[in-house]
Amino acid sequence: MTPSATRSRRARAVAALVAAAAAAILFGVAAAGGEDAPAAGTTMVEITAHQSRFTPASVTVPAGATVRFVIHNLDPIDHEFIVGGPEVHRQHEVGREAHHRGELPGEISVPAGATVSTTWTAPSSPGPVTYACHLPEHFAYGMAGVVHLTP
Ligand SMILES: [Cu+2]
Repeated sequence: MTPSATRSRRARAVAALVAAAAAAILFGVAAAGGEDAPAAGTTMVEITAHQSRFTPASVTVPAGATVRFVIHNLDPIDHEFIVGGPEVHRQHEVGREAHHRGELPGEISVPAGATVSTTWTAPSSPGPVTYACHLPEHFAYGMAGVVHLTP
């Protein structure tokens, strides 16, 4: 291969990378726009994960509300945010689901240093609802909080 052919191939590879990066930025901006503009009627809740604890440790939302949780992980380790009733937490505490990419409402992995969000519908009837991190030992350590429902 001639030197100029090598250069040309490299230039195309670089161009492809630049295009991919631009697409990622565009997608990121679109996603960020979604964060800033929740649908009308959505209750926003911000949660911070720090030193393997959630702050606040309890939140109050209207029963039946659509709730968008925005979770900031200030720790240098990964966490996850799982919200639901006792059965949801039982499953996750014994389960081996290492990653939650947003397939299910109210279940999301929170990588170290990242901010993620998940939208979930609060139950319309009273009952215990909590959020927790079920990575090994985190729940036992106390990485959990309570969702209070108002009528
Ligand atoms: Cu955790």
